[in-house]
Amino acid sequence: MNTAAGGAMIELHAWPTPNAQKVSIMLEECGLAYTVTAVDINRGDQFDPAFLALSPNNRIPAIIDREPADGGPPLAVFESGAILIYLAEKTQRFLPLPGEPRARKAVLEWLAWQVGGLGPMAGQAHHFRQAMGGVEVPYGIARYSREVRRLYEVMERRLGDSAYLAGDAYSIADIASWPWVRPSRRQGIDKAEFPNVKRWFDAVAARAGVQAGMQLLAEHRGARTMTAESREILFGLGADAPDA
Ligand SMILES: N[C@@H](CCC(=O)N[C@@H](CS)C(=O)NCC(=O)O)C(=O)O
Repeated sequence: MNTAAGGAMIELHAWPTPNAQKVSIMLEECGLAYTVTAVDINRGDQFDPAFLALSPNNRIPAIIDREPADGGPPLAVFESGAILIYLAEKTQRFLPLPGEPRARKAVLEWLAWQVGGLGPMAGQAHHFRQAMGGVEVPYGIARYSREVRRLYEVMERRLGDSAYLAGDAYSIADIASWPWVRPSRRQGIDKAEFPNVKRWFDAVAARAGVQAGMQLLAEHRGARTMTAESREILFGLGADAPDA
């Protein structure tokens, strides 16, 4: 539960993007008390030395656990996949323990599939399909749209065999993938083309934890803050951007 009060166990440093929504959904699903610190990536907050101390790759999300299991000082974790595993192990939710190697490896496989495949490919599809800064690259659009479509076909086959990505149980693999399937239109995908994906998507969307997690920094969501300056910060387009 997102709380404004001090004393929350987890500090989430984020901006309302799919990679951060994975973590806010997980925190809500686990019922952990957390605060949110906005890191405005359009403004360059991710390069602030205080944030880099948490996340050396200058990307959101990052968390600080004020009550780590070893009783030691606060612990920072970066990379959304690592954060999901960390929180799953802390709470013993949504990731089977090592004593269940078959169920656990399935969750880790589909989590790695999301972190190394669906996330980056969908991110590139968003980038090229939006013609960022007026730069239109037809090969980039075709390449990443095709790759995203292939990944949806993989998901469609998988979800034809099982209720959730890693099997019968909802897991961090679903939590990681759902926020990236939500904006499918930006990837050139109509979910109606993938009935098993659609069934899974709707089932996950109905969860209270998912709905609460999607409130992450809602006041900043969809704000069209992309400017020539933020394109330079995020993409290094600089003077090459046609409308910069
Ligand atoms: N592999 C990272 C990717 C995180 C990522 O790409 N975050 C983006 C927002 S979705 C970001 O912080 N961008 C800032 C920048 O590119 O400077 C993860 O899964 O946590």
